[in-house]
Amino acid sequence: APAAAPLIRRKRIAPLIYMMFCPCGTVEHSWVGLISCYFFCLLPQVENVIEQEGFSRQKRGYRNINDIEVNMSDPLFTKQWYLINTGQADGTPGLDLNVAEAWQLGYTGKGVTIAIMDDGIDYLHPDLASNYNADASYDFSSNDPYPFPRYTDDWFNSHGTRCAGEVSAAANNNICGVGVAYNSKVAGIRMLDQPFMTDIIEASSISHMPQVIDIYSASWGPTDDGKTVDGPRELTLQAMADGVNKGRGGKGSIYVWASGDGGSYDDCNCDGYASSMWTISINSAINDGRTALYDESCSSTLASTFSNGRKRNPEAGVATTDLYGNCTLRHSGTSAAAPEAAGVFALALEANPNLTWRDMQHLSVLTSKRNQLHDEVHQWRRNGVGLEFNHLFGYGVLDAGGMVKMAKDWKTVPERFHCVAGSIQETHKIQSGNKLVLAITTEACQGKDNFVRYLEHVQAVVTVNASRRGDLNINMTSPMGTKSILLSRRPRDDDSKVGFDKWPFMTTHTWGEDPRGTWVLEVGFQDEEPQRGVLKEWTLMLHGTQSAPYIDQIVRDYQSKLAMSKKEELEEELDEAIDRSLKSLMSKNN
Ligand SMILES: [Ca+2]
Ligand SMILES: [Ca+2]
Ligand SMILES: [Ca+2]
Repeated sequence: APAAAPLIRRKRIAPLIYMMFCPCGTVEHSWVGLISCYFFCLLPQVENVIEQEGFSRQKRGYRNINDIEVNMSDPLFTKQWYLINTGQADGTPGLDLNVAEAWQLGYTGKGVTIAIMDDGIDYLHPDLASNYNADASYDFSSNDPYPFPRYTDDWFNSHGTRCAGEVSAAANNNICGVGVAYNSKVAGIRMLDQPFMTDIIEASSISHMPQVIDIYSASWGPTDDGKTVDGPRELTLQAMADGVNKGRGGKGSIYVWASGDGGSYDDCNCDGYASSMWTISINSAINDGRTALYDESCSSTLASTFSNGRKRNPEAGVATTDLYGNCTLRHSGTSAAAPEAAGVFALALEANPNLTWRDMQHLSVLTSKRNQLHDEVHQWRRNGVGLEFNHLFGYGVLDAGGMVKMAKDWKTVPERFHCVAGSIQETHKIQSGNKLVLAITTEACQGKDNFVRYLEHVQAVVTVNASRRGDLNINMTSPMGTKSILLSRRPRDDDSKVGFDKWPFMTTHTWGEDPRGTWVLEVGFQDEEPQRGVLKEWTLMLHGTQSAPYIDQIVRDYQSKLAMSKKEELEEELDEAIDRSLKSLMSKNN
């Protein structure tokens, strides 16, 4: 096996050609240098000085919890800590979706339709009926236009109704609580309530009325038993691809996915729906910022919302609508987290209906907040372009206020390109205590039409077999030094035959990075008994843009991730432009 090549950190050009000329002398070539030269040398000299008086200014965007004034007549509104957290149910004040700011700016989901793909919706519920979009609804479990939940004594089929209330429950009507996007329309797609799932039911649901439905929310996937590796089949994959390419008049259907409830025994990168590039996979935090016991971690999760509290506080659950006109305080799981995200995305779509499915992911990366989220297992880290991420929470908790403000001015990101950066297809042995290290050095298709310079998603397509699949660990490190955990130990997975067959592990953690350089894959065992395995393929696929996605965006908050990323892009573009002109000068002189 080739040893790991040294990591190349590709940032700035060499210091020798790093100075530039300015009328007052040579200054360091950088964005700061250029601005200093402009202000101190090129602008007219100072002629007189006036003393100025001080006055007060308030920082915008800073939200004092005591200043929030949202009055709703709905009896459960004050229990909905995930909307406005004032410390109810032993929670941490301020740890919420910041919907109040979006509402105060006038965004409530008007004109946006969200489909709940689940076990049906009680569309006669008085808190849902006025926002129910019957024309966009369908029942694929029993093939009729009425996705009403099937009755059982234990109210087992209450899931979809609870999810629908989180998104679209009406406001100020004295009933239950308030949806995140309380003026949005909700459609019911009943598709979970039949003895077996089929590819055609999934595909039909995901592609139902893609010109009417804007956002699809799914809180389901392969069994969370910690030993399943499964994903969308042929028709569903095609339906998803069609959705992002053709849905919403070509801007793309928005698929929101719950990252899974398998807890530390499972890894959501083994769930092909959650780990798909076309879905926005959402994890959950509890009301004091910690991880929920059922949270699964993986590198494909983009962001988080909220589920219940860990304490046995009966009011710490997610308050929402329930079957047969009832309300509940007890909705929970990452199932509860995905619809909250769908609601936030509906607010963003009202602010800017031109957002594409990729714009929504960029906005999620840029506006999600670390806030007070705390993962005891995985540290928060910064990637190669300074974006802070966590292996369980993704880029943090969604911030509805931040998202609508950025969405309003947002310019659609540049065209997306796909580059196969390299592929290793020889057979390599893996043994306990002796991990396999492989390297791919790539120019990211530079010089070709499909050059990828600014990363969005990265996929590592891997074929590997092991004497115990659950003991396998796979990590991948980018040229800028960001390590993604592609697969962690799953103690219940004792497969020794199937392994992973061309499985596309996905990471969002290298978002915005320059992919040129050396990528390193490490495959090993975290085991109790010695294991062995064989890796047969690692293919590295890069997805992203050629031109800088943030360079033309309007910055209103100079402390924001957008401001930081745009500054970085400007510096890099300047470096590269000067590099190019120096090279052409030198070639002319030779
Ligand atoms: Ca029906
Ligand atoms: Ca209500
Ligand atoms: Ca799972």
